[in-house]
Amino acid sequence: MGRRLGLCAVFMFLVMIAAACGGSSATDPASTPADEGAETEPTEGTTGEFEEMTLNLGHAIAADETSHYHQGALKFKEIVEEETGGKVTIEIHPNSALGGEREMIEGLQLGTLDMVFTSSGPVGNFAPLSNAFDFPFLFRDREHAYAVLDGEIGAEVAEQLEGVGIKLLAWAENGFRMITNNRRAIVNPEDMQGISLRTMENQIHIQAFEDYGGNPTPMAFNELYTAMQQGVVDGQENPLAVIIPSKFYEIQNHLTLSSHVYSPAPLLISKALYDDFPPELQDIFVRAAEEMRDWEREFIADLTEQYIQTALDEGMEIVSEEEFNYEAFFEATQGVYELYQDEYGEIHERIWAVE
Ligand code: EAX
Repeated sequence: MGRRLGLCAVFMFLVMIAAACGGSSATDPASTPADEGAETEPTEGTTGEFEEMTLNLGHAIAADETSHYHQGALKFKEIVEEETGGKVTIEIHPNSALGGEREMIEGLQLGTLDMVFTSSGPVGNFAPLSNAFDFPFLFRDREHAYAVLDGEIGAEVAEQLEGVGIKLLAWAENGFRMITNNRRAIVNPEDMQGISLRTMENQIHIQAFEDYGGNPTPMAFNELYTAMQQGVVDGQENPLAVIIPSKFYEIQNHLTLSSHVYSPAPLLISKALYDDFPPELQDIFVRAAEEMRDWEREFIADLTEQYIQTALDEGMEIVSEEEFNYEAFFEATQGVYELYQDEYGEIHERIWAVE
């Protein structure tokens, strides 16, 4: 891991040098010669009063045809490049190529990365209000989550992020998180006893899995596959849209359809970069992000049955939603709500009041 970290540090240093040499992105457009004669006319309705630029967008998941982040990023790229007549190019970097999610979000603040499509998990380290969304069994269903995220409460978290140099373009979806492990079927909280479970770098998740009796191990996503392969952790928890494209079925044999946390996936951009955009370009980016958000949510819904079938075909033993002891886990979750009552009690009351 030390070697990988060393290489990553070298890459990020080189990226910072490139950014410091000017240009409005980690990839300086001046160093990306436009194709000769590739006249790019902005689509009608835009004055095109912004420079040609290439923006780098990072995410943590494989560049797979069933990967929600990658297909969502491609959809966003398609819309922005069309709406700007090709004057803006989005370069997508999947598979944590630009670092872990927390590292990439830091890159937005440093100006070494332009955009990141991430889980909300690490976001609470930058905007604590975002942690309110990461509590177990908080949202009744996806429609309830959308109503909260796309409404005033989602906007309040976005405002807190702007205060630390991060512009949220839209709340897309990571999905309802499920538990996988190599030790046993997880039906009741007691089944978590002694299981070393990787969690995101998120204090709410760490506390919740301690309350369930597990041994939570926070870790960046890009370290997870190797950690499970080497037995450093017994299991992890993620939405099916992460578990299947990441091929976790190769090294995990138990899957519980727990839906214990709903994970939003914000599309974020460096606020300093966004603030430099003329209003019409800002509008293009927000509209493209919202269109992608709606498309990506449907993309996941349409693939859910296929994800489960793939898990079965690949030999995973599945505890169904009906077999999972929701009541017992919900009861065990009350501790984390009580522990954080002062910080998040009020916003949770508002979230539960949203129809
Ligand atoms: O954003 O770290 C995680 O488990 C996230 O859900 C994953 O990176 C997708």
